[in-house]
Amino acid sequence: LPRLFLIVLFLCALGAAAGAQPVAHHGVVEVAFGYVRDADGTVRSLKGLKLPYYAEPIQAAPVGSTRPVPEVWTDRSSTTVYNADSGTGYGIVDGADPSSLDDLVLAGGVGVPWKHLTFGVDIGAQRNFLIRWIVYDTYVQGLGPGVSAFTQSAVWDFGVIYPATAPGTYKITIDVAAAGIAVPTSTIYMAQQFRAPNPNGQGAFDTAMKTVYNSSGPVSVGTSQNNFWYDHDPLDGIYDETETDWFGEQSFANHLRAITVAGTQDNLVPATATVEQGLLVGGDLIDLWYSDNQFYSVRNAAPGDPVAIVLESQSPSASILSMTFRAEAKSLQQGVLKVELFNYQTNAYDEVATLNLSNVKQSTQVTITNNPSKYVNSANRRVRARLVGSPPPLRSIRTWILDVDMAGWTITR
Ligand SMILES: [Ca+2]
Ligand SMILES: [Ca+2]
Ligand SMILES: [Ca+2]
Repeated sequence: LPRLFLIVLFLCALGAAAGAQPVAHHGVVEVAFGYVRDADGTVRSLKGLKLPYYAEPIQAAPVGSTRPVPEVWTDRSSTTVYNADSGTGYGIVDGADPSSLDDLVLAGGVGVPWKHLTFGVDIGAQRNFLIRWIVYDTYVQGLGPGVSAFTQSAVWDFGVIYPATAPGTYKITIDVAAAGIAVPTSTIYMAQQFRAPNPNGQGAFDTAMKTVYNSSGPVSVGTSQNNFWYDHDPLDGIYDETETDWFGEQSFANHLRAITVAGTQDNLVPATATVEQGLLVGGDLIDLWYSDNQFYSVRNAAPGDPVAIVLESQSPSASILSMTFRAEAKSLQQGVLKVELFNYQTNAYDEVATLNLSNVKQSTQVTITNNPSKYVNSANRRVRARLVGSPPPLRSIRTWILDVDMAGWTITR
């Protein structure tokens, strides 16, 4: 067997040096291309889905973030079915590694939609790149060099474009619930590729990006053999049986990866926020994910005018048992906040809650149990809410600002 050299990334807290430092960050990645083959054989496109993510530096101690990990990543009802993340002692190949594949045996979760996908990337250049994942369910021995050792028809294959990020080593968790991706068998073969951000997923391999390995400890949930497929002979996105490799007996040849599957309850953060009336004067989308007194602030366009913010996300299922919507907001000059959910059966918003605003943050939470699926688009599973804030009617307030701390959905199914 060939044997690759490994660079182990030691956990170290270095002092600040010149240049951009890796920092924890959050955002939304859009699926550039791809499909999933559902259990009934239907092939479904994933293109255009917006998936929230959370990234933290892992070579140095996490720096630059004072925010807690949001609830969407600590969903207690989700179940870990694979965990190759020792929390320290990660490694990268001493050489290019924009394309490799690992075998994973999941501890359950067959047929259950994935919730969180955690992986590692060593970013060597600050530029956009595409991350492509291809899952196969069958390994075929004896096909020899130049021929894929895995069935040609992938279970799923999709890619997201990751934004330019300060060079460093990161552990990234993406909330993939909206994609509704599941696997048909507990043994899967998962390729991870880093490419130029062509929206068809066929861009050149980006050798500045490398996969991170959980090289110092065993897989703690599920299993993986002590090898992987290193796509180098040639580097072509085809993993043939001669490309299997390892780091020797003292290291674990497994991608850094964790997978959870959805439980019966999911928290959904807004993937988009659009100011329909008024002007955005502070904060951004991510501020709406956290109850942390960092606000998404919208000012009215003219005295007396209301403001309106439209939020969208995507439910993992079109058929749900309940929908809860929660919002936390304040306004220095008081006023009223109306929460509206878009009813896809009547094609109109339904007002579901009102909140009297004050200069101290207030919260409102409403749970819909009577036909909650009417608030989910049956075709694409989108959910939409509108927050309408109005200044007090009997006072002449020229400028009125609505400050929203968080807003989001919880669904059960
Ligand atoms: Ca190859
Ligand atoms: Ca392995
Ligand atoms: Ca906030």
